[in-house]
Amino acid sequence: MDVLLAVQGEDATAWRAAFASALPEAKLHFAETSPRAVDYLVAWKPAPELFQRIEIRKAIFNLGAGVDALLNVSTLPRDVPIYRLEDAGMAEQMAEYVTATVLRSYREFDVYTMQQHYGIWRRRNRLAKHEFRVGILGMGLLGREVASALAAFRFPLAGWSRSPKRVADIETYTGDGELAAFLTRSRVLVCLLPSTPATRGLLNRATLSQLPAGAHLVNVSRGDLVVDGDLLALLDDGHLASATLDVFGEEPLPAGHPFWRHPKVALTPHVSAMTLIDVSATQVADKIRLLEAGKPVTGRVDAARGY
Ligand code: NDP
Ligand code: OXD
Repeated sequence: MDVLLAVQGEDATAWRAAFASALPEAKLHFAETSPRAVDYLVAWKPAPELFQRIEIRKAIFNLGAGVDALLNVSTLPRDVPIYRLEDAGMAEQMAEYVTATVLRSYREFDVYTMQQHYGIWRRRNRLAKHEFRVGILGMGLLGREVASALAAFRFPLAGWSRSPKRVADIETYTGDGELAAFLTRSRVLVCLLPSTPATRGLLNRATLSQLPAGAHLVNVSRGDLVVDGDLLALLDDGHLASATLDVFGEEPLPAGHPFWRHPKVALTPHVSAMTLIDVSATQVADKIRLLEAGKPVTGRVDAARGY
């Protein structure tokens, strides 16, 4: 079986070693030396010209949970099945990041850091926990793991998704018709939605204004879900208390972007959940073996839906 591995950057060597070890039965190729046709492509953000040069016979594996970049490649063959990474060690990392952020906001660590800076000894009244309601946009693999981590602290939780869900101890909201009710109750809004034609620009002035005054936004999925100017306006006029952002419309975030220095923005460089090379290579290798054996495989992307 011929497998083309297309990854660039500093981790390319580690990916090659991981696949050589996880899938020893495959003939592994790299973009520079690939034959004109391969059975499988395993890739992260492949160059568009790759699809003009090389035919993919059986399936494409995306080395990430989000497939927005891949689906936006104009030369992508539309008749080849695409599979994404499912969790692969990212859900636990996402749960750590979001839990730390929610606790930082709830326990007002930023305010106490400021007080320390000015030498102020002042105890602040804490909001009752039942008023600190957390809403999670996206109840997929990552959203559900985040919800179960936050449940341990007994924050009132709600989740929003496209299809109806039943999850113990979580209020669930479905589709555009229930978005307003979900936003109105959410003191913290955690975004774990994929970037699709239906979600891009979803977090704008109209939707973010429906959060209660003093709400916090945590965006850990994709930057293009947020309209930056609208978010900045709502932080500046005091409606939103803070934004914790791990993802941006343009990455790296350009020097001089107002998020860099905004006092109510905490940002990280797309690290909330990193792709773990060995775990991911093992997951993809296992799926390739299932496909070769004619067995069902999970994680297939619905290109029309966009995730
Ligand atoms: P899933 O596909 O498992 O979950 C997506 C969730 O979003 C589902 O609950 C889905 O609803 C919901 N959804 C999608 N479109 C809509 C819509 N239009 N309206 C309402 N709900 C919608 O994805 P994952 O949980 O694995 O990952 C989520 C995203 O996180 C990825 O797409 C990626 O962009 C991002 N990510 C970011 C990382 C980082 O480091 N910052 C790392 C990994 C992922 P339904 O359940 O009904 O299908
Ligand atoms: C992903 C990511 O989608 O790393 O996996 O953002």
